[in-house]
Amino acid sequence: MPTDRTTDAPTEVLRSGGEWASTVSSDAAADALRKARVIDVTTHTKPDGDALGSSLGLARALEHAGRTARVTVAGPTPRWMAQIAGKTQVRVVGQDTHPALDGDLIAVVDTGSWSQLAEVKPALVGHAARVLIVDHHLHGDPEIADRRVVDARCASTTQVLAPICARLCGVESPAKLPLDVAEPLYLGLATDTGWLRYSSVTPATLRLAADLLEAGVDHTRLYRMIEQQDVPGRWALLGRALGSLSLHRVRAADDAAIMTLSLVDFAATGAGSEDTSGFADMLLTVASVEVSCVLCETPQRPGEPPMTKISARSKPGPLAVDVNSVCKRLLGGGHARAAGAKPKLALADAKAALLKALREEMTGDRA
Ligand SMILES: [Mn+2]
Repeated sequence: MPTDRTTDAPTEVLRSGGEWASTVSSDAAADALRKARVIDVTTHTKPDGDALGSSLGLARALEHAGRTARVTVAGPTPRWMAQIAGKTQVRVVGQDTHPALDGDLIAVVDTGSWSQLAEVKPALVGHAARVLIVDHHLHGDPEIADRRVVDARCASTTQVLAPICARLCGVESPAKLPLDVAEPLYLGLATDTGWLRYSSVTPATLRLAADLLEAGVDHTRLYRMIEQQDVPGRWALLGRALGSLSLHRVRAADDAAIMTLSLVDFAATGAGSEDTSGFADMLLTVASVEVSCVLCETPQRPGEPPMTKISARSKPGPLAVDVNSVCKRLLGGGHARAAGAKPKLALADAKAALLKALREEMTGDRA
């Protein structure tokens, strides 16, 4: 039975994609982790299922290998985090706080962008030799880490991590991983693929999912824990978001959908920014819609410009809109089918800038 089921392609091949690529194999990364005694594990601000799944899976695999792992994340964190973290300690720091990361090695998972690492940046700058990045995004800042395992063909960072965790745990296949490692790895795989629905799903993704189920992961329990925990305010917020829905013609009638949420909407419904997750995906069920975006007003800090948070999603296919490219025009980024940006613009101005970026991207019109 093949054991090289995931991503351990030769470094030369991965490098050909440009600067944001692997500099070490996953075996070499696992060996570097094993050589360290104390390892700090951290991820992007406002961690999602893949960020937390990657952090917890790696930390637990390191513990199984007899190492000391410390997980640090910058909040806010999802409501279900305590349930999935269990006995594994997670240090949660607030925005604008700068924790020390003084382990022998610092593992940064599910991002490689300074823009997503504001809180831990002071602990990382100047320490590239001590930092290892494991990521599946298309872009990052290579100077953060000398050692990188990057594979954008992976549907989640946990997919990139699976062979590393297997090596740390001394097993030949993810199917043999201890359950406390397999479960967070599955969490990342499931949440980053919309429970294995998105176009990022490949045969390797499904083989890994099967392996992790074989390791004992309870899919139903995880689904309920993550996806069936809404507070009523989320649905009130969705009502307001739908009330703001506008459909635009970019290349064809009603091919771009935009919803906006103001601070008033959040206050009136008692919902938080984390409650908007999935809103953009929902509009992709409309036949004409190729790209769907949700814009949220964010609390303005004294002396700083207003800021709007944009989440963009697009359908795969011949007309696919590259939302990574759209969001890069607004100084954000992400994946081709799912990306985001935080322009320093008020809500209405951000919507206008987004429409301009969509027109430029989808029609090639730079006017
Ligand atoms: Mn991810």
